[in-house]
Amino acid sequence: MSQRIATIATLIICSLSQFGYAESDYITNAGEIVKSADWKSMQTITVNIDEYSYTPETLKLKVGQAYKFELVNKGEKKHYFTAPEFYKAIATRKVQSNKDGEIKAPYFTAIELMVGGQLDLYFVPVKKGKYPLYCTIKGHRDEGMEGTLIIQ
Ligand SMILES: [Cu+2]
Repeated sequence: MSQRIATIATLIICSLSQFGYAESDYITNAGEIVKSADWKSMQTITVNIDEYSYTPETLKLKVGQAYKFELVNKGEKKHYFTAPEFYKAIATRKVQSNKDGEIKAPYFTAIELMVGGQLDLYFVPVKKGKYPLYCTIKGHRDEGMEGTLIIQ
């Protein structure tokens, strides 16, 4: 009897740990999507970041289109471009700093921008949906530092 309980407990623990494993939430074939996208027809969108806003506040994007977001901190404080659900819905090519270099990663969760900083995010939208964008620095979101990223 106790062995049976132990087996059931093991099964529960195994399935819980599978739920906790979030890797599969991300676009797993991002590399292929990025490679096959038409980067010659890439659209560039500048997002100005300030106290306490993103301009434009709402961005509409198309599945399969290649984009570059120029994330520019025009403010006097550092800010975040945090959008965990959005980053899971896109195939990321890279994040580039024109002065310093570029980072190639399968996905990001948040991008921090120093005062006067600019980072360029190259990506292809994959999953349709409406995703929240916000700044995670204490108090900034309460001041209205939010936006919406729409993939259609
Ligand atoms: Cu902020």
